[in-house]
Amino acid sequence: MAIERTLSIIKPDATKRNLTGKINAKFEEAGLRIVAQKRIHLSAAQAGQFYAEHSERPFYGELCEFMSSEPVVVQVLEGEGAIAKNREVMGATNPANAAEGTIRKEFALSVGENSVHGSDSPDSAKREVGFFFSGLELVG
Ligand code: DAT
Ligand code: MG
Repeated sequence: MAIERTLSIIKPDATKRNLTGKINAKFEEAGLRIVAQKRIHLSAAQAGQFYAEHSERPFYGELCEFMSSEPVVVQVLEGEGAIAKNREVMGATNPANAAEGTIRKEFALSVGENSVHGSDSPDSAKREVGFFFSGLELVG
């Protein structure tokens, strides 16, 4: 499997509870390298643009409000099969369905406040990394 890069977000429920270090440890233990990282506070409009694919879903308004409620940590994770590996480390969207040891099992509060985002395909990883990071911020 090839070395990939994927976009990760540590969401407001987790930054608020000071869980950034514990979540980053999970990535590193799984062999994912944090190659770029910054803390930002999204506007609701920026969150809406990022999550545009969900604009027709009933939870879209709530999602944009939540993602802009507190700062987030956006990061690029790199490693062998990083896109799928990160999805594994994150666990299922609904923490009630997440496997033992996953980030969402250990830290998520609900299906909405579920601590982390991760790109779900090579195309979304490319778009999402480009949404938050410029070429200058990504070390070769
Ligand atoms: P994931 O974040 O696992 O890729 P997704 O892309 O289907 O999940 O949804 C994006 C986010 O939207 C998800 O992390 C939390 C929120 N969300 C999804 N389904 C929801 C629901 N049924 N109720 C409330 N929020 C939901
Ligand atoms: Mg998704």
